[in-house]
Amino acid sequence: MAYMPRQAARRLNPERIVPGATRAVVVSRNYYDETAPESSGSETGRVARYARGGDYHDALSGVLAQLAEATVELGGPEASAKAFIDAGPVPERELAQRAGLGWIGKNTMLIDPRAGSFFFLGVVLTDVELAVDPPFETDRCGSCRLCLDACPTQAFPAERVLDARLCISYLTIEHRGDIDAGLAAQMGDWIFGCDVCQDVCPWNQKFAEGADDAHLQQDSELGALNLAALAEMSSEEFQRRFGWTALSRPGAAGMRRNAGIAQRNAEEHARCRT
Ligand code: B12
Ligand code: SF4
Ligand code: SF4
Repeated sequence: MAYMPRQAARRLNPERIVPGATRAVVVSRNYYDETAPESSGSETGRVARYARGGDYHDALSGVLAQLAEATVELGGPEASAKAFIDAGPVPERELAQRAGLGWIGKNTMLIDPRAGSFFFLGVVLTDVELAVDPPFETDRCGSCRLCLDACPTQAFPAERVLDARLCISYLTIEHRGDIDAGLAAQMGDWIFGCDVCQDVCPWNQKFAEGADDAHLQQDSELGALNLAALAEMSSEEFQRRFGWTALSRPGAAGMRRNAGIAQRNAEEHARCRT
């Protein structure tokens, strides 16, 4: 993620992303998939909920572009508006909190008090002087610290601080090459992303509801993928089977690596039980 420091100046000032922008319209889109099977046996690996379907960038960019067009219509012929989803320089969670959608939890997720945190954020930056909603000021985490304690790789050095180098999501999706053996041993059966710090959150346990969103084309098979098949899959077969999903980011080589780690963790787990 070398792009992060390069984009720091723009992240602090969205006007440097879209010249003249004074407003951010922030929207959330639920992806919670309550029916998806979870990997439980030693033969399958787990994919995080957000990725158990078509690539969300492709699925949601169309609706966000429509929102940008509608914003321009409100502003008149000189107005401009640009849509972003998961775009590096846009501080999406920070803007969502300022737009009143929820608070940033100790797990660094934006949490909506009516829905939990299993949703994507999208942003339209514009120079149209829209009315401004009040920010969400309260911290509803209270004394809870379930997410901090549950993280398999202890990736939170403090509340609301994530050391991305230790996060399974970073390791399985963004990291190229070998993964440190000590960290790999703590990754369990996660082969793409990780949901632990969200699954344990009481706000998700109480309020997360199934998305049933046709745009996201959820595929329940992606909840539990066969490790042996994945570890040996050719690049051509991988492209045919997963080319339309977010799994194409680490690609065939990255997913073969991840499957191999999960297989070794399952073998080690079985040895410890006997
Ligand atoms: C890089 C990135 C990652 C990295 C690093 C994550 C991180 N915590 O920084 C990795 C690969 C690890 C990752 C993992 C995941 N990610 Co991610 N990721 C991003 C991305 C592209 C940039 C985040 C970023 O800028 N990080 C840098 C830090 C400094 O910023 P931040 O964490 O966003 O927010 C901090 C600031 O708001 C700061 N802050 C507080 N007060 C103030 C005041 C000011 C003035 C400022 C400037 C900042 C500030 O505190 C916050 C917490 O540290 C965003 C999309 C985007 N453009 O925002 C998605 C995004 C954050 N990811 C998302 C998701 C879904 C995930 C995963 C759940 C995926 C998964 N299941 O595996 C995990 C969750 C891990 C976790 N607990 O955060 C969603 C989150 C939705 C939500 N409800 O919050 C986003 C918004 C993408 C999207 N459009 O939906 N991600
Ligand atoms: S996504 Fe997983 S590894 Fe990353 S911080 Fe959350 S619990 Fe830890
Ligand atoms: S698990 Fe607890 S501390 Fe963590 S984000 Fe949820 S409410 Fe906050």
